[in-house]
Amino acid sequence: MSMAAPAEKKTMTATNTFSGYITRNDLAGHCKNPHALAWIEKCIDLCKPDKLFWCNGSAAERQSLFEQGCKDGTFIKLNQQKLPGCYFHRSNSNDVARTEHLTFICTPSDDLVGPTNNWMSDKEAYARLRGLYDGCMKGRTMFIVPFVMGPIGSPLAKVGIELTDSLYVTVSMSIMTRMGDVAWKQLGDDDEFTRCLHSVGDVNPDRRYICHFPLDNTIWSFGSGYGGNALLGKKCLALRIASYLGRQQGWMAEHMLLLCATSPKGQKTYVAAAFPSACGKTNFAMLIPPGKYADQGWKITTLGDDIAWMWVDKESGRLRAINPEAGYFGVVPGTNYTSNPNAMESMKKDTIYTNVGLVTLPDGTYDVWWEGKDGEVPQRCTDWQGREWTPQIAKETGAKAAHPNSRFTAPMANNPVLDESADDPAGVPVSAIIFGGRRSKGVPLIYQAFNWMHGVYLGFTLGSETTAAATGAVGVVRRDPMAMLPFIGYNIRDYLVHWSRMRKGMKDCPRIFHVNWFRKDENGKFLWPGFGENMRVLKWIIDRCHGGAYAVETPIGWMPRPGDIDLEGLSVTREQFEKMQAVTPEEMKAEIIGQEELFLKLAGDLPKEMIFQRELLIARL
Ligand code: GTP
Ligand code: SPV
Ligand code: MN
Repeated sequence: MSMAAPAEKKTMTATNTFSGYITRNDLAGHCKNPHALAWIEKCIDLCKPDKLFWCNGSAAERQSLFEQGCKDGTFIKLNQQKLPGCYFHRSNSNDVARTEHLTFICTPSDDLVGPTNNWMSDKEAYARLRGLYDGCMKGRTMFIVPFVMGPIGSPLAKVGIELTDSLYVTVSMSIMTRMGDVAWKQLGDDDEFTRCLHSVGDVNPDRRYICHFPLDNTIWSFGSGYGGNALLGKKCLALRIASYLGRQQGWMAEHMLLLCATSPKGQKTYVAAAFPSACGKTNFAMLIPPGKYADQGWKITTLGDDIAWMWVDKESGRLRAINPEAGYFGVVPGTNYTSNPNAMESMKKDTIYTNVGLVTLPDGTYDVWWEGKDGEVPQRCTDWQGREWTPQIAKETGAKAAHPNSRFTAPMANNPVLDESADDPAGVPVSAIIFGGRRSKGVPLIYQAFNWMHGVYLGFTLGSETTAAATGAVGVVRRDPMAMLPFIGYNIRDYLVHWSRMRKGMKDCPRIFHVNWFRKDENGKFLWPGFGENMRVLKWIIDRCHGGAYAVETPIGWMPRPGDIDLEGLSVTREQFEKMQAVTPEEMKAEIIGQEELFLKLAGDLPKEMIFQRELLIARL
């Protein structure tokens, strides 16, 4: 016995030795970049944390953070046989989606942010938030989280450092970004990094601010621990700040998935698609070609499911793209082995489940459940707010076990169809850009823009019914230019001019398309089966890019004839397909009038090309 004891002790220390806790005196020893060091010191003086945690991005570190999170209540460990490396997290019930009305672009003058953003003077924002940050980390730990957005070594890759008092955010950043020591290597002695300061504060919506200072390459987020509000590498850096930097530096940051379609002959076509939040990007990016297409040898592989950074390659004159992220923060409800098997596979291990239902298994361990999951509906579970949920309660009250915007956070390496170029610093050449919204009425399944400028107009006027991804009413049509309305970090006028100008450097520009998977019949049923069957539409798009498919000219753009989209093996008849594609003059009129508000909002700021495109459309009708 006395022999065994030391051995046991040794194992214990071997698994528990990891500690990222450092003292303030250690800081200079760890942080070799003088600009970062000075900034971190300043933030410590302001927030006054009790402890400091220096993240190196190792697997041992992530494991130790999960273990700590299980002790302090941040995480609940899920059944490790069923879901190895998976944890459950519940956010505050007032903090389950992005809060666009509390999101600000902070600059000296409001002209810089334009009519689509909330503006706060930078001076005022700094002052107001400084008051909130003052001492906000007393009794807490400040995690120092360095990260890279983009494949390491990519000319477009950007470094950020997030200082946060949230363990959940820290672990999430280690999944969603290339986090840890790699960031210091990428940064070197440079001063060019995004300064991201984050505190959950007291998670009070009255003291919640998501502030961006594009002129200072700085993000200050206070009072929220959720997704796009708190994982500052994602929407805040990779879209709002990056879109601003992209305009300065001649590239684009877009709310787009990125996929590769490989034909049976081995021809690769890279496609980028912008759909608003919760409108199908993750699903489309992981699409599995249905029976016949798979049999023929079609393959879809994923580069990214939410964000694309794109630039024009000087040599080839082609638009190239990278995905700045390293993980997926995907919508859970409705995800199953029929709708998205690759997402199901991606969240089988090393995944955080946020705000889903929690099921207690007979052995006392935990599993997760959500509306639309495969298999049996559990007899009871705990819902996303921690309340009891049963099918009977659901029937009586309509209560959902999982919040409609509950999410999985999974490393992209888990995706069985991850594209081989997902880590390539040189990115991939984009052949098609697709815009799509959630429209139950009046918008066809698929059509193609006449040219780049017309495509920019289609993107600009994109309409979509609002979803649970942001707080506020759900199901209202709003204009969401390029699916970027909540994410353009500067004046939309300049953003549209930037889109127009990007064309100039391109020798061979991507073709632009518009899709709508969400058109409904009189009974509120989706007309198009969607998901994997979207392959049929994608096939036409790919053929159009390579000059291999027919289309007819219509007032709104190029359209496939009923025979041009393969319907074989679908329950969709030719007549139904025609119905999906048809736009009556009344519907067209309603759509143009529906765009009026956007045009009015931008009046005086609108690039003339957009006005011309609108006039041309009206003339064609
Ligand atoms: P964000 O992560 O918020 O940016 O969302 P996303 O654009 O990645 O959306 P996602 O793929 O997660 O899909 C959101 C919702 O749309 C899910 O509930 C899906 O079930 C549904 N959806 C996705 N694709 C289709 C489709 O082709 N047809 C229909 N009817 N629904 C779809
Ligand atoms: C979206 O809302 O578009 C998302 C989720 O992708 S979040 O990270 O919260 O922005
Ligand atoms: Mn998104």
